[in-house]
Amino acid sequence: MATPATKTVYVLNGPNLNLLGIREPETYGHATLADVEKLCVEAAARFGLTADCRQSNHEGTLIDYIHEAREKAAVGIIINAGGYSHTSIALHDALIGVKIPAVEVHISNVYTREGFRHHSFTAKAAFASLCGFGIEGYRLAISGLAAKIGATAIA
Ligand code: CA2
Repeated sequence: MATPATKTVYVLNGPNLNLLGIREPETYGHATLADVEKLCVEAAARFGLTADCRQSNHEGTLIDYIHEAREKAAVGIIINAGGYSHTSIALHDALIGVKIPAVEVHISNVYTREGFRHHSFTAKAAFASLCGFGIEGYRLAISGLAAKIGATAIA
């Protein structure tokens, strides 16, 4: 009998998140993007899911990844669009357009920071948002996504 294809979750990180752990540790902590991606791969595997992790500093590339998620029949998207969260109608439209359940993550608590971080276009296209948990937010987001799509933890 053929082995069923693994279900894939796209984990998308936006501009400047490649600098995690290198700059501003007081706001974003000491973990690197590689640490975040490892955490996501492990968190997804717990539910029998595969995390496909991408980072880009370019809005159009992030949109291409969202479209790719649809082409690859991804079961979910975890997105930290960084500063584009607060500005990008195009990312909002891409997320709405692909009709894939999405969770928005912010490492920092955006609501205790500058007012321009209090609005998010990507949040409006996501079924849930998390902020302020540091990089643990990604694990929580994957767990919440798994519950949403009915993926259960492997014993
Ligand atoms: O808290 C988050 O995850 C943010 O999405 C991070 C964005 C910020 O624009 C959002 O308002 C909140 C910024 C990412 C920049 O990441 C850096 C990491 C280390 C050093 C410099 C920037």
